[in-house]
Amino acid sequence: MYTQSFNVPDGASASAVKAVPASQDPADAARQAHFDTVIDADGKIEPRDWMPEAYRKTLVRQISQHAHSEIVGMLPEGNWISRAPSLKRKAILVAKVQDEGGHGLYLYSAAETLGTSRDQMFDALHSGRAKYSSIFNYPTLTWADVGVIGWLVDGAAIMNQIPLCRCSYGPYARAMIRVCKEESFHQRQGFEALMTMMQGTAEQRAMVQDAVNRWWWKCLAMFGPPDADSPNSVQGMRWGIKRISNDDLRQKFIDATVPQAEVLGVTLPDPELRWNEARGHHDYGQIDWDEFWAVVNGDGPCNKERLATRVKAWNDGAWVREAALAHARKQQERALKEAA
Ligand code: FAQ
Repeated sequence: MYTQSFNVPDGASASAVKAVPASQDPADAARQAHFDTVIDADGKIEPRDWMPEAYRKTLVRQISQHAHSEIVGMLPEGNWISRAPSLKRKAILVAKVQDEGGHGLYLYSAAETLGTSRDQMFDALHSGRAKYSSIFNYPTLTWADVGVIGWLVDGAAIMNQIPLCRCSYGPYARAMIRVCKEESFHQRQGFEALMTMMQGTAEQRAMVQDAVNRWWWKCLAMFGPPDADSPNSVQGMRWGIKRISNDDLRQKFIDATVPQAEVLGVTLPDPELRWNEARGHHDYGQIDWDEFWAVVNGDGPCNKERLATRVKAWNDGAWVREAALAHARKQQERALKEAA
């Protein structure tokens, strides 16, 4: 349903913004020139390579936000593990939620290669300074929400993440390859769960439609603000971190999802949604950006609950971290004694 191919074409303007501004520090000129050459040739920057501080900072910002999104993203669906309607659905959901935790771990590891510690990243999350995806601040009210998260939220995540497999920073790009493969399973299981419900009772069909109505617009906002209001896009694209703009990805997602909704038999809640022959794309209505920014700035329906749950999990896990450290110390002492 979603391509696993990584050769998604860049937007027409992408190559035009490849040039990287020269460093202000003359001592860095040669290293900057080498960095620019690698970026312009679509090569990879690795942790040992010199990189401009702004490039490092941008990557830590994006990768850590992404990691936080994965682990906070475990919570809305985790809420349904104990109430899954069958053993099969429960096993699938447990696997999916564990995958999201794994994605968080690959991403924290990738960010650590840039010199920021995991403790620093967790501190930013727990103190409310760090961002994570707006989408995880909404409640999962019924079982259909779990299917819709797989179909639409994971679907949107794949659309955004496939181009990241070609990101210029090696560890991030490599992490994304495995993440995308797993997200593809997540998307398919969501669609299949919804399809089963749509073939069930009128009540089940209504439950699916209600969940689609509640999640559709929030999923469109996931791609970030319109290009004109996206302060990080131009530089991110120059550096080969971002390959396709927020608006272009949003459009690709809508175009891919409309036929899937038809197969499923649900209506997407947008009276302005229609095929535009001249553009070769679907037109769509206005996204509520005031709501988006309120949620991003901490004022969504579940922001406080999500953060409190993460902080509690961190505090409750203190004894595990202490035990692991004590065990590592003992092993080290034993190894030193044996070597003496
Ligand atoms: N929510 O200038 P831009 C998933 C912020 S993973 C909150 O356009 P950029 C898997 C943005 O950070 C979902 N904040 O920024 C899963 C920036 O703030 P800053 C997460 C948002 O970086 C499925 C400001 O607005 N995916 O779903 C959002 O160029 C199911 C201005 O924006 C990733 O993180 C938002 N939706 O583009 C898990 C992918 N959008 O930092 C469990 C990697 C924007 O300047 C269950 N990230 N902001 O203070 C990216 O591709 C990019 O960072 C974007 C934003 C596209 C998210």
